[in-house]
Amino acid sequence: MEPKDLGFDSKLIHAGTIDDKFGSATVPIYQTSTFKFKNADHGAACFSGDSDGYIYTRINNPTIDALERQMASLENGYRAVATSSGMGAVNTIYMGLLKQGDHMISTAAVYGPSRVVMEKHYSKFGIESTYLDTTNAENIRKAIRPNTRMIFIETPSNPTMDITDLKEVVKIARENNLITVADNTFCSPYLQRPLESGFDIVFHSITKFLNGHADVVGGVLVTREKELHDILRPMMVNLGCNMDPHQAYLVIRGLKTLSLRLEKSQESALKIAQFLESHPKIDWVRYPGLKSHPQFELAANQMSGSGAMISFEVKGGLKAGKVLMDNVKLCILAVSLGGVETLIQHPASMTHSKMAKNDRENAGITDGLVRFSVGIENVEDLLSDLKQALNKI
Ligand code: LCS
Repeated sequence: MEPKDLGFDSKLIHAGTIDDKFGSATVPIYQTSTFKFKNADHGAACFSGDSDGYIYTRINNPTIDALERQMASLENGYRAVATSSGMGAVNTIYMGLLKQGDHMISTAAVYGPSRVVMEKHYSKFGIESTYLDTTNAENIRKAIRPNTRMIFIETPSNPTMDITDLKEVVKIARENNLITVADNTFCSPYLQRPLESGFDIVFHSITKFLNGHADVVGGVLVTREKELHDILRPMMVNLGCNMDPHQAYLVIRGLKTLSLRLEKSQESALKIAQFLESHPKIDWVRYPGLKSHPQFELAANQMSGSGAMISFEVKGGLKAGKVLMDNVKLCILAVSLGGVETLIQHPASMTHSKMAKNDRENAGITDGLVRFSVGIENVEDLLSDLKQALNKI
């Protein structure tokens, strides 16, 4: 059976295998920096593209290839490019597709560094950007300028959990001949596949749900068409933000249980979100699976589950939030997300601290917002942990 004919869970197990001469059932780690050519003509043919032989691990490597084939298959795209980190994917996209004088429109509450690198560094090269609330498509329409080239969205957004309508963005982009990019880190292709809605590029911090075990930093981007792949692949190679074979092996291993992990985490996340929403010490909760979420219906339509990320604020703001974070015993106080262990963190002083305070506030990242990434522990234990920590406030 071809990978494209397989169901999602089968693709997780079989879409990235390698037929090696020993019949290895799992993908072997080709831990080598370089590959032996059969002769000089073969070496030249590998470089010219007349042979698909391997050359050098920054350019290509069988273990990394296996992961890329699997990711392209899971996102239903043309091909994937694995990167050293999620930010490696972000920079490959910015550097590969924007030039001096171009303008980009993006979600205000994107992952902090995706915005900071654009506003602080790409601006030096004459690239303009507008960050706005992309949950309202009219805002995007109004921000389009003659030099706009790209719409770069994150949905759900980190950490505000805002949901942007993928199909609406594609419609606007097609009317205006713009490239569309979606950060799909919070969902993974298990819950949402933006390329199927017509997006041109989807990317991930692989560090999160895809790897799932908090032991790898990595990224990946997948394009819908060959044309963009042919620009982005050499850009990644020239930037030197390639993945490493051992890193790729760990991600392939982690991916096998993506559906199982996410099912368990999101089942617990709903219970935790409901518990928090009804707790007298909690001010507000933002979780796409709660009816109180402003885009509850949109989330239910475009995502096949509500995911494992929750944002909330304790009554008493940051001061009270700190007491909670300092008193959890099972949940780990740490940045990152999407692993099997439950993590809690404070975006305004941690992941989004490099954003200007004003930009943070406009993006809805309040000083009291606490972000929670639900793992696969027993939900009763997580609830007891939260209860005892909330009692300390
Ligand atoms: N996109 C999103 C939505 C992210 O959450 C992150 C990392 C990135 C891109 C960048 O990926 P990286 O280079 O770290 O692999 N998010 C983090 C977070 O929320 N806490 O620590 C890292």
